[in-house]
Amino acid sequence: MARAEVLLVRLPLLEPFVTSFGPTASRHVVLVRLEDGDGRAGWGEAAPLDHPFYLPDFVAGTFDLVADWALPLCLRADVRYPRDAARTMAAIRGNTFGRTGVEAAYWTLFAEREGCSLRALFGGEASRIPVGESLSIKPTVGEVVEEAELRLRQGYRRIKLKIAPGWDVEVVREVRRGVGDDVMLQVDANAAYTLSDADRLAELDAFGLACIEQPLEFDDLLGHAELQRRLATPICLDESLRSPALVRTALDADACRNVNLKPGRVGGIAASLDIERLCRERGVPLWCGGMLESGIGRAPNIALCSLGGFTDPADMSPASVLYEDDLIDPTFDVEPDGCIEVPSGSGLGYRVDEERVRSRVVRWVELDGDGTVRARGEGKEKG
Ligand code: OSB
Ligand code: MG
Repeated sequence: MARAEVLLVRLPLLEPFVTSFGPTASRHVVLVRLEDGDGRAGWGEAAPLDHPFYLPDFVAGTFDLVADWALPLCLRADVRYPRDAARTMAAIRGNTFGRTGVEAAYWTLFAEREGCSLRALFGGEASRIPVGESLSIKPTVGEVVEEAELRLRQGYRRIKLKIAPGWDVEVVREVRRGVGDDVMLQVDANAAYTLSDADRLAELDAFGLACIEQPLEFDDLLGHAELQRRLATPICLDESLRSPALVRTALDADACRNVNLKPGRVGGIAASLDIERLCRERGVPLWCGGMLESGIGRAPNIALCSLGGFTDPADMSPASVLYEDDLIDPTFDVEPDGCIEVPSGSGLGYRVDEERVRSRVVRWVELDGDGTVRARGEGKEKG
């Protein structure tokens, strides 16, 4: 590698994204840019949230993890192949989002050098992937019903409602009444309940939901298994599934019957490919979740969704729904049939708007090919 950069970049949200853990009003991501000796670039994005209320990972810590540990490990090992990046970083405990951002940069650079798409590299086939929307908690139930109806008119294939104690049965009842029985509907509690709420959660069985996502604490697999015995609706796990081993354990324990896969949460892209195979072999419904990524972060996720094991619509709202603008230009959109096109171009598959990226840089580190720090700084001067 000739050189590498780590950039902490601001992404201005159009409005706060509200879940049971509170509003996410400020959004930053960590970008990794690798450059080889021929001047070709590979981009990756680490997308934990700014705060530690979804999982322990958060943006400022992830910036340091990537700049001080994950990237230097790979550069010092002179990694050539993306899977070797994953193997090298396996020495790092947790910190899955940071490791994934680095791994993604290796995958996109490798694809760029080979002149092939991420889809081809991952062995995917679909040229278009179905998407749903994940709807924020809003001031009134009426506003949620309205937005669900808007997205369905725009073609989205599935609606996911954020729920929390006090914002659950009523909002689900009203949305189901508004959209009708044929729409694929599911809910996401982001770990807001306890086993003592089992009767309340069982009331949701009446609404034909595709799944109830992460009702209990992020580290409580056995609690979810106990709850699943008391619900007809399949439990889907998000926060709890932080490695391929945990996915296998959760399925063996019947702690979930549906899997939300976020590459950044499960430890990377190689880990995602392993989980896709496992779910396909076991016939478990699988879909790609989202972390409000920019287009740079969504790109590998879209390519992954082209694999046959991804059976259900992805959480993949386009930048036009979430942000003032995207870090790729042109960005992608959801087409009238509720699908996003999987790019067939080489590397990332999208053009990174470097000028926009650099105008949003809050903090940066530049590394030599051998992992030594060349320079670091704050603010927009990087560029
Ligand atoms: O729980 O799936 C979640 C966003 C941030 C953190 C957690 C979650 C979400 C979403 C967003 O639901 C979906 C998207 O990225 O479009
Ligand atoms: Mg979730």
